[in-house]
Amino acid sequence: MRSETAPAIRLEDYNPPAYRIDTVYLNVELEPKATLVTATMSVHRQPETAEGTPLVLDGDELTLKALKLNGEPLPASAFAASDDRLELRTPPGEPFELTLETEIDPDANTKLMGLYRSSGTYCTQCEAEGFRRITYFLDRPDNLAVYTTRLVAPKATCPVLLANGNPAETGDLETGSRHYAVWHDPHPKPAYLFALVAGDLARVTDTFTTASGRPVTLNIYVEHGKQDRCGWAMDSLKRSMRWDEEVFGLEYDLDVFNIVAVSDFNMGAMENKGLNIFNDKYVLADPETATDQDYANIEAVIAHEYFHNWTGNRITCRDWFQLCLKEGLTVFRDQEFSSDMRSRAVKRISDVRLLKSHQFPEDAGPLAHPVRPKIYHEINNFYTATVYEKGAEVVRMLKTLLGDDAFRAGLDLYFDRHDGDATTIEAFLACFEDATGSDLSRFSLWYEQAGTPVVTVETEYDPGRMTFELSLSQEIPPVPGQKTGKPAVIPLRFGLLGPNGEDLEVTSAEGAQISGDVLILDQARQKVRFGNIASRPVLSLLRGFSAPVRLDQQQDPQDLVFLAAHDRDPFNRWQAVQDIAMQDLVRLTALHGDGHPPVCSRNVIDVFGATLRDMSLDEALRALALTLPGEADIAQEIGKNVNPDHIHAARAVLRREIGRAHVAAFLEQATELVPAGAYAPDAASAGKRALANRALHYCAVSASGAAGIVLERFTSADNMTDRLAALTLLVHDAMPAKDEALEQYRARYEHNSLAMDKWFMTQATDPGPETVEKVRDLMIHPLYDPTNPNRVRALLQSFATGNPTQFARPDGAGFELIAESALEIDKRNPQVASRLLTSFRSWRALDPQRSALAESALLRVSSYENLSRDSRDIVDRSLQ
Ligand code: B3K
Ligand code: ZN
Repeated sequence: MRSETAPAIRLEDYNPPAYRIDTVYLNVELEPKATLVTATMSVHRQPETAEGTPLVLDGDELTLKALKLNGEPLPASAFAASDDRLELRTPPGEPFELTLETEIDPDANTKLMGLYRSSGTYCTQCEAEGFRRITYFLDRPDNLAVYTTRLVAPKATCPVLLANGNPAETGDLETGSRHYAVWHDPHPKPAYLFALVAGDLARVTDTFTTASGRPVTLNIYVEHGKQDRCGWAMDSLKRSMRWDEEVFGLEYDLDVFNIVAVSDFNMGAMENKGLNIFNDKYVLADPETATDQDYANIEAVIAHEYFHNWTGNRITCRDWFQLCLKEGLTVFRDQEFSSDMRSRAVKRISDVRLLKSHQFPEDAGPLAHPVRPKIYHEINNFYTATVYEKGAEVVRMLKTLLGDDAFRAGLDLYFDRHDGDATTIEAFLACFEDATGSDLSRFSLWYEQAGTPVVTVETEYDPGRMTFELSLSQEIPPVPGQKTGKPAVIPLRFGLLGPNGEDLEVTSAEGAQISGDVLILDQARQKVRFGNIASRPVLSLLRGFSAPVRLDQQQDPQDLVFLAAHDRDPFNRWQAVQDIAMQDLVRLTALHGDGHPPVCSRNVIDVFGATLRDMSLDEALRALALTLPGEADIAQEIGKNVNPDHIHAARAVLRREIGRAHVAAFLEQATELVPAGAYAPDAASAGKRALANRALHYCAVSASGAAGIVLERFTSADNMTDRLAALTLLVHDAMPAKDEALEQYRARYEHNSLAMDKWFMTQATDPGPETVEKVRDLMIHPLYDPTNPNRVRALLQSFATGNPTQFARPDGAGFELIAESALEIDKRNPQVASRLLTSFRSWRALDPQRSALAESALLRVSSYENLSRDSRDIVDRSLQ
């Protein structure tokens, strides 16, 4: 017997609520196992609702202790309460006050949704549907209410009491051992933005004065002893606040902004109004324990959550189908922030790499869905790369199509018109239409259609007529359950390079709308002809990755080499190097499959050498360009009948040959490129470390004495970036000092759980032949904690997503490990389990033996009768 699939929720069925809750007064008496919540709410009937219509509130695992209407207890016949629903049979026609008492058990809350405890600290997570685990409510984003929260707890264990909004009152209770704090949030908000925190926490404090002169107190709360790792997060917060004022004219709107870092959290962070709650991974950093990537992530996530204050909180979503309204836009905003703080080109390349490695496979597999889904069974499964990253790309395309000023005018109108609303994608797009007079009806298809469009390009130069013609076509590959895709509006930024590598000036073009350097492809097929072109140009298309599409262009290898050397668009220079490497990796993988000796092409080796020596590119860009496409990227490119072992072997050969060909230059970069002075996390220093470590990666398999150099780097590093890079080489390249280094690392960091996550992750991603067994051993290691989401992700998620050869091992042991673990985790924490199960999403692309094994692992999970709604949804869709 299998559990039932949850009912489908459809966008087309949206109806506004029949009643509205306008204000909420929550009194929360905190006890680890029996917290008493008294919610007093003012409710009114909507004018269009017939009098006598029942009021139905959402609940989840709740027990109702008492219910009053306008202060009077109601007879049992007047309502019906179950763990997931409360119905008031005939509510009054006039506005009324409803008081509900519920008792909840934070300690038993292993789902980490609603109110729970993490290392003794009470905290909440209410997005998407966690508030209904605290009290019965209209737990939907279109009910906006003003909240006042009173928290009561023992002073000794909970000296800190926090909720949304501004502090209103504090005091002691008569007995003296308990105290209370009242918080009032004047901004109406949906229930998913509610938060409270109570515990014994240390505080790091600072101030910020907004552009209009409002003083704001900034606090970061962490476990005692971790205060000295909050400096970077605080600095990032202040820069985010200033940036949003300067770039978008958006100011903060409360007297305090609180951030709390907790160690058990299902995702990265949460933008609760005035009280952001963070996974401590995105707050804590110092050079000894955090890598450059960690610093960059903290900066981005702090900014992202802060930016939600306008895009998400002040203007929220009407329903969960509109999730991309807040997420896509806020990701776009945090990407822009990071680009301004760091190198724009490096940021763009990193973002596109993420999009291609996470979103493209999602869009090409059974879990594909439009940026704005039309149907869901479990909303928590839609916090996806498609909603977030592709959603951000759609906003970026809007900017490209409209131009910077018109885009800003549209956004200004959006903030002006919709402040205080729970709204939709249609309303968002209407602001750009109204501000600019453009018609975005075709463009809106980007929100409706799943699947990554493939843009095919052929070029022809006619020397007689001096014309250069592009034959372009677009097509969305079949997506299950979706009718043939309609042509999208695709902005293609481009350049035509003349013989000296400079861009030619385009003086005549026909066949497409072209504005500046952007060509609009909006038909299924289109021919674009450029005139007055004196010699055959080299086409640089999709500069800056101006649209989330796959480009199918059989580009001549020599043209790619030319672009790699000359393109003035840094993104496409990087892309050209990647394309050259990818062509060879696909060829080498096929040779492995056929048992032929793999011989790398000279082209790749030369281009990598030229890139390494190209001083016109900064170090971070060179480090990125010298990174071979990942094994999962190669698998995607191959597309079907994938054998991860052949891919791994091909990539290893190419790495070794590139290393050997340029060993002296790599050695020089690896050993001499050390930023001067003490560690600093800025982009330039991080770029130097990235290049040095990339060079070391090639030396490790090519230079004599490399093992000694790597070990020396590991032992003498004065920062985590270098230490972890060296440890990864020692482990993944099975160097003799591997075990000794792992042991040293453990001894050094065993009391720092974020640093130990890296220890687990490094071993889980080891491509060696016995990693499945190693992971099983690590699962019984005293430091492994299956209840901590970060630890589970470090060991199991990184194994499943970052170790393709072992996950898809031909004996099925990798699939089995993940299926079995997901089932175990599902009993406690469905969100972590279902996320782990998404790692099967590309199973159909594997070779027949492997895909059969993956399918039977999924079927085993599916046959489990008590599977959560979250995991059931992922498994059902994966098997579709
Ligand atoms: N809005 C939250 C994510 C909530 C996930 C709920 N399952 C974090 C963010 O996107 O900023
Ligand atoms: Zn977000």
